[in-house]
Amino acid sequence: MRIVDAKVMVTSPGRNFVTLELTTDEGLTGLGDATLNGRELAVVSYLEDHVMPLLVGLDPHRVEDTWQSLYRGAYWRRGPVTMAAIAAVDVALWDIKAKAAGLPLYQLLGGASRDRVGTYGHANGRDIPELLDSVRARLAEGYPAVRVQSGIPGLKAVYGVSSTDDSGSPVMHQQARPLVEDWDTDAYLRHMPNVLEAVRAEFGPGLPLLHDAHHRLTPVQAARLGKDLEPYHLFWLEDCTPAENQEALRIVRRHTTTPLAVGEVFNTVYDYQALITEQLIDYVRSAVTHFGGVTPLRKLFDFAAQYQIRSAIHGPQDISPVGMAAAVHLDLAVHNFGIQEYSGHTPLTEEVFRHAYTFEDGYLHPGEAPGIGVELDEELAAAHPYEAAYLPVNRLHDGTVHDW
Ligand code: CS2
Ligand code: MG
Repeated sequence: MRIVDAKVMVTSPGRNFVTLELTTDEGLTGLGDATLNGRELAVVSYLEDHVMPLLVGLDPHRVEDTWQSLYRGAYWRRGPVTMAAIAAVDVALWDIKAKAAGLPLYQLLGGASRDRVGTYGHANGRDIPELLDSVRARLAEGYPAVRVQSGIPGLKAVYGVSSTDDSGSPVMHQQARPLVEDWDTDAYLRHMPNVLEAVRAEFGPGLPLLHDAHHRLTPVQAARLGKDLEPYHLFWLEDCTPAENQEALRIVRRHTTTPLAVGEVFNTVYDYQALITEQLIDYVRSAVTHFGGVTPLRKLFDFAAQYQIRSAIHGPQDISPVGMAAAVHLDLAVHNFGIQEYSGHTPLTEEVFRHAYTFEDGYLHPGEAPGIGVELDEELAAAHPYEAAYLPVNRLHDGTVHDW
């Protein structure tokens, strides 16, 4: 079998998605997600100008060799753009391989290790009463775990608290420049224990609760928050500090038993190395789409499993249904599965990307369709072209740029 065509499609059914399609001489096609939120066109160029011309004529069954060739052959390794492009190729090849075998992808990854894939949903509120209503809504949908994000008194907008929808996913600003949001760490650190106290008082000690600090704290501030939240027994505190500084997690770990989740912005195993070998974290968060595909992410999970660290694939709305489908196949197969983030997608997105995975009562299943189980409606996709959109930028009250 040989790859005879490669094309990349950008569609914006409410937000931008980048999809790679590979076609073989036997008529099989494979899809891969190359969406990098706010930098989509950089990945399109990396694919169109530097990767796709190399794919035509290759044997699509050589998934590992193609991955290694794209990673090592570029000389300039790692980084979000490169690894999103490689991820799209990798998933498209796995899609083709599984279709050729007539099997759903998870069967090629060792088969099912569980009956279904547990998820967590996003609950958010501009104030505590609104947040409690949002938690109720997620519980009514059957979510077995809930991430809680709250507005902070005195701040106009905060990550994860959208004024337009209840998904909790970041509101993309369809405009030529990012929206500027304001931030006050002290106000946040004072307020979050009150938030968790109120949620625990309303929903009891048993509901798995997660919180995303979204890279905003210094190590000692993260250590303080982890300690302050210990009475509420979080399922995890996510991205408590920018994790490029691996030393930071050593400091946080020394001060708190609150479980830590890190890695949605990581794109190779080297970003995690010390965090895993020194057991500084409890969950690895990388998405198939941002980590170079199924091939490396499976290896990461096996590495993490040696240190009793579990998977928690990143699954916001800016991961397309193609990336989500690949994630759910991995989730079903790996032994050290932890949890899958899932907020669903807009109805129009679900029309553009018809998928075999199902979401019922808080649990996902990849389905039994051969491959990853996604079909792209190209005509509908073309009817919703790319629109420039950027994530917000954060500034402190004195105007200093801060992590968003
Ligand atoms: C967030 C993401 O879901 C999460 O954990 O950190 O929503 C993140 O803000 C977006 O994916 C950025 O594009
Ligand atoms: Mg996050």
